[in-house]
Amino acid sequence: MRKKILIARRAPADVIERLAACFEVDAVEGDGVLAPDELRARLQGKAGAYITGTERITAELLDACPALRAVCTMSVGYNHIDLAACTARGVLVTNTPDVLTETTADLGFALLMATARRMSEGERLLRDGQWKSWSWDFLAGAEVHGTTLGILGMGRIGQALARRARFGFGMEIAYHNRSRLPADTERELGARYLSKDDLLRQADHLVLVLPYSAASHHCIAAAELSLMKPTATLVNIARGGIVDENALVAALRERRIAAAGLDVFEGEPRVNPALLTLPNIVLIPHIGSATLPTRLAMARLAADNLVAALTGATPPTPLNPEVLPL
Ligand code: 8YV
Repeated sequence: MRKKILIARRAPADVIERLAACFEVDAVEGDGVLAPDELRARLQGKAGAYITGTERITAELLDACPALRAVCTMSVGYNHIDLAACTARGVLVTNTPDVLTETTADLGFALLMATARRMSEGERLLRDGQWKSWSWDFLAGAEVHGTTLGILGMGRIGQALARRARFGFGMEIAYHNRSRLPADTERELGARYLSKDDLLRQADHLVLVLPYSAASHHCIAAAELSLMKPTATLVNIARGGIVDENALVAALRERRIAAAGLDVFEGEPRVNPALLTLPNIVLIPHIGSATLPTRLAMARLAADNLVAALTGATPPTPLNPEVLPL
């Protein structure tokens, strides 16, 4: 009998075909998100789940879906999955690293540029018919080239950002991470390791690229923002919950930092209404990995993982390989 799987979000046609060639597929259609009770109901009897960053996999859900053996997310982040609970129950979890690194770093740099150079503010003004004349300080923003880029979280995406900044923009690179990079990588990137507080103090532009967890929840809050330069910009391409949005609103309103660019939000797709009232912020709807080639690569990698996991092969990018073989 063919194993049953759930494709929990609309997926590319070739991915559905590939999975349907191997499994009995229940595929969610349309762009809706399954509510937790719908997800639980649709997962009954399913051996595998193809999910995205929006479906939460909790211990309770796993207990309610005992047939589930593999959860394959089309995202590099996996804070929506209780990995320990999966491992304890022998459920394999896979994610999609590497294939989105460069694309997400591109977006991070674009957001940094847009934020520092006040591009959204300029476009709003132009569209509103408010571009009347020139003045010497009209929409004068912050310099990017030659300044210091602070990177909080120096994994694959952080390093890809560092390369763009150093080799493309002649920036100084400073970073803070759970663990220090090997000395030759630091040398190649020209990256200086700093304590988190020193990074906050020294960065002209600070980009957040660290994984979200209980430990990183609100790790940028009022105290951290107060260490930053009043001319600094803050860019978040990681997860919304890393930043205390109310503290950020206050800091931006009082110009304790110059500007912020956010691709991710704590309650997304709901956006804290106070953020919408600020001029000095660029807001984009979680599009870090959103190019067609990259999204296809992510979707195909998630499918490769699921096929391998449920057919006894070795999945390409497992997060808890210790549960193998299933
Ligand atoms: C995903 C992301 O598009 O990979 C991640 O962790 O944040 C994005 O690239 C999003 O999570 C949907 O799966």
